[in-house]
Amino acid sequence: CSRDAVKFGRMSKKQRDSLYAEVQKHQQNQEQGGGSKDEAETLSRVYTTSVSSGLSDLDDISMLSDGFLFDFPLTPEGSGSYYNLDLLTSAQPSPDQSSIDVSDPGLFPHGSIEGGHLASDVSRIEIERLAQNVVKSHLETSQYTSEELKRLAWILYSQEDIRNMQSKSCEAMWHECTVQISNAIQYVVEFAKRVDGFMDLCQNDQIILLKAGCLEVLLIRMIRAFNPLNNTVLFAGKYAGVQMFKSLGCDDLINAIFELGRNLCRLQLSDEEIALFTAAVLLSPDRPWLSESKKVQKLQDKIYLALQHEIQKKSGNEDRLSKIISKLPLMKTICNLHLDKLEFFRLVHPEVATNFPPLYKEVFNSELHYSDGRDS
Ligand code: HC3
Repeated sequence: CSRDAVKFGRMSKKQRDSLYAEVQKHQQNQEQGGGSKDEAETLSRVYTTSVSSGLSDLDDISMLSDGFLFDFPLTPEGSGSYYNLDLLTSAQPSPDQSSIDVSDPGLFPHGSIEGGHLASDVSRIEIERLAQNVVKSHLETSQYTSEELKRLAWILYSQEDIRNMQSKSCEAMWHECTVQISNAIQYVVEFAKRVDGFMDLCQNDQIILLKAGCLEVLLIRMIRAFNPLNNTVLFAGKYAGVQMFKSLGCDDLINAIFELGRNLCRLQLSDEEIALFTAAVLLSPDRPWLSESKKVQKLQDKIYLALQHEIQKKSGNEDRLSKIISKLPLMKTICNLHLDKLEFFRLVHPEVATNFPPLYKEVFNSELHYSDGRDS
């Protein structure tokens, strides 16, 4: 399938043309001096919190749960400055540092990172520093610490809770889910902002990557909050099984999400692997409309290298990276199913959908459907 394979199944020609025009306008703006006021007022509005390091930032995130993701630039300084220089900590390798052998076939079991995209001077130290940065960013923005999750693991909803939840209207349950997802998205945004290289991308690309990768990242993050032993997931403070989500009227979607949860849990990913895998998914160069996909590709290549390095360090299991990557098509299918459900819900209950949390709307109000590799 082509790397840019995208379906615009639900877009009229008029909508598509206007989107093309919009993107072209943004690209022109960028070429003429790295971003204009106009740019800052449209796609480039990104919800922000303090990005100085430290767990205290997370208090800000939870307090701002009703904010817009795309209402402010990604940088705390405002639209005048698009990049947070504090975050630009990627290592500058010295010439004598040993290089990772990018031609080693064991390093690239998956086709998407083959093909010599990597600069030949990627040094081991650079990859190790990137891995450290990504893992730290993940741990700092995980929403729940491992200790919290351990404590909560067996706190289940009672039969009465489940009955109450099942008797909720479809609209109320959708609303509740979008609030929960919205909260979780804020942590993903903060994660992205802390990953070295992300803030160096132009602001349009940052937003495109966040919008396109958010649910996939959440689905991977879900494994930390998923208990495969009783098939439950953390939802609003307690663990819930599929029956909890009955009133949504999306059994196929919920079953697919839980199946993915079980599936991913079988891999027993470490926090390091989760961190690097989510960063790689976020930095996917094949997202439509990216203006600097080469730059994104280079970043993703380095992150996959770091992931492969991590795997070799810990388990040495040769096909582990391919096994991890092989979950992507199912995740894309789930993302598309989610968009289908949302589109249908919006048609039937437009007034409820208008009142979804702004952050949820910003991320998911899009007509783009991504190829899962089977339909192109
Ligand atoms: C249960 C949940 C999916 C998992 C979400 C997780 C556990 C993901 C990891 C984050 O760090 C924390 C988190 C927060 C919210 C959790 C979601 C809330 C609702 C969603 C269900 C599967 C229902 C989805 C329904 C839909 C897609 C129609 O809105």
